[in-house]
Amino acid sequence: MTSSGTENAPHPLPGLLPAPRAARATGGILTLDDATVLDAGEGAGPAARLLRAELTAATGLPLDPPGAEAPATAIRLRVDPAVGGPEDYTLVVTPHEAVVTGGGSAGVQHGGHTLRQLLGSPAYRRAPLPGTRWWLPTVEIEDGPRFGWRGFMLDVSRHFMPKDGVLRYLDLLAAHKMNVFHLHLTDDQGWRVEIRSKPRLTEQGAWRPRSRFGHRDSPLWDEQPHGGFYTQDDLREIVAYAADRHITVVPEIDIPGHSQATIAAYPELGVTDVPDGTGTEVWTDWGISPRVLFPGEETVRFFEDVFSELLEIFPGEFVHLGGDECPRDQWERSPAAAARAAELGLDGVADLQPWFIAHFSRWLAERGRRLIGWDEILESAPEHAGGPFRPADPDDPAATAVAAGLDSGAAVCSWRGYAGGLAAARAGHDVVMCPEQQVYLDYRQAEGDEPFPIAYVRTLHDVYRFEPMPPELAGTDAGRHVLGAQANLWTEVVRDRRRADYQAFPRLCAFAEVVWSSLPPPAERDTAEFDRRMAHHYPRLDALGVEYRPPGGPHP
Ligand code: TNX
Repeated sequence: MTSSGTENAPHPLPGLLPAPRAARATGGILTLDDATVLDAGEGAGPAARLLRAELTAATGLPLDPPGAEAPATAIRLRVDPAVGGPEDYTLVVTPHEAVVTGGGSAGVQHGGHTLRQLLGSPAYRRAPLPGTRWWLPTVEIEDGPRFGWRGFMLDVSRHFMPKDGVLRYLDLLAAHKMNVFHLHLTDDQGWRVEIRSKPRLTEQGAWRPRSRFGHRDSPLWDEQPHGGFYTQDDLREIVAYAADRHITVVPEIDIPGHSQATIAAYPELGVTDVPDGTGTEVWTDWGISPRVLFPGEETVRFFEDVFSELLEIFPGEFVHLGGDECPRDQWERSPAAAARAAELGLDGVADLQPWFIAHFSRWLAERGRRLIGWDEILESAPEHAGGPFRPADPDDPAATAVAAGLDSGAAVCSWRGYAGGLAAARAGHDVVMCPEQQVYLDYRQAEGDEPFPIAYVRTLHDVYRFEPMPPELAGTDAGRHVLGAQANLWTEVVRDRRRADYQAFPRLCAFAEVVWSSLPPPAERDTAEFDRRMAHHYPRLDALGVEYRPPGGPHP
């Protein structure tokens, strides 16, 4: 086969994605061959190791470290803080060498990914196509991220993704210069993390006997058991693999709602004094189970034990406690819940959720970590001045001071639009923007025959027009609390890796650019220019084996 040689024809600046801050093609070519060396300077070793592994697999070139003689051609990786922040980099390619200089090791990695894009789509394969020639256009690139939190959330509860699939996603995130992986580990439909002191969480909580998602004729409705979980060693491997790629893993244990899998395994943690017709199994439906944790001392101790094990596995600053969509009906009917609220000095059972979240925000803070939760956690201030935050009134200045029950270091994932994020930032909490209307990747991406056409249509271009910074906060002190954004892939309708790819890609490519590149305001974003770069990017995804939604629509 010789076609690959022409496939990899040089191009002055082939569709870099995400778009760099500044890039200039200087008209020449650097040819790589068996004699090309890969030279890693001080601090660039880890990034060099990965880049060498990826490039040697794809190209078949040895890319050896330099020997005694001056090489004819070289790829050189350097760390130099003078370049800027740790994620910034420059890439200068001349006919003799390609030099990536990162402000830190992360910047070297990002520059390495840009270099790989310049090599053409065959550089994304795992084995060399015979006859491929390897060259880089000569360029001068200067680049760095707009936001420090460029995240992707994967829900592994509704449908489990085996470890290999997760590691593959980490590679895909790194290739798109993303740096946070939020792992939604528990929900009503399954508990997915081994906790050694609570074995039933995975023995029972990781398995549901059947799926009754949607309607009877749906492929998501079956009588098959569904489940799986990660051992602690699996998660340590995931964390290490991510860290190698400068990605932080944020684990999420969703409490006190979305907890039927926990209650199926440990019924005593639920509300036990009111009848409920939902059975004792891990939740087999989609949507939210009405079952909720009873926030008594036993439950609090139980989760302190769970989080103690979790902190040993996940070294990152943030631990996600969920806190979303907490059903209160069981509490409202439960004399024990009313008694518990009274014992805690709360106004009523509605304040049990804020109390519970606030407790864990402080528990984490005492251990040097920070809680992050869905925007419902802003209600967590009953015992402090001002009363609980009411998201219906985010512009009321009085509302901004009332998140005080939360530790001040707690951060918020703003998913119900922008309002929660706005209020949180004004109250001094850090914010990650993930408004469902914009960046929920489970939502369908076109009208018509999408495989599982849920929620609103969010096209590739809609995601490209997503703006993480609310205009009200741009340029303000409060705006500095907007750490960035993340795209969330919930998996009620995503039963396997193929479907995950279909929902996530290509929209994640647009998202990656939105959080990395300094784009103009949404109305001025050039979707045609983005599409032209995507035309270069699809072949990279093809080479990587990503089963994205084709631009023309789903396969028959
Ligand atoms: C809302 S976003 C949820 C999830 C669902 C998702 C479906 C959030 C905090 N809660 O539990 O999976 O909608 O799109």
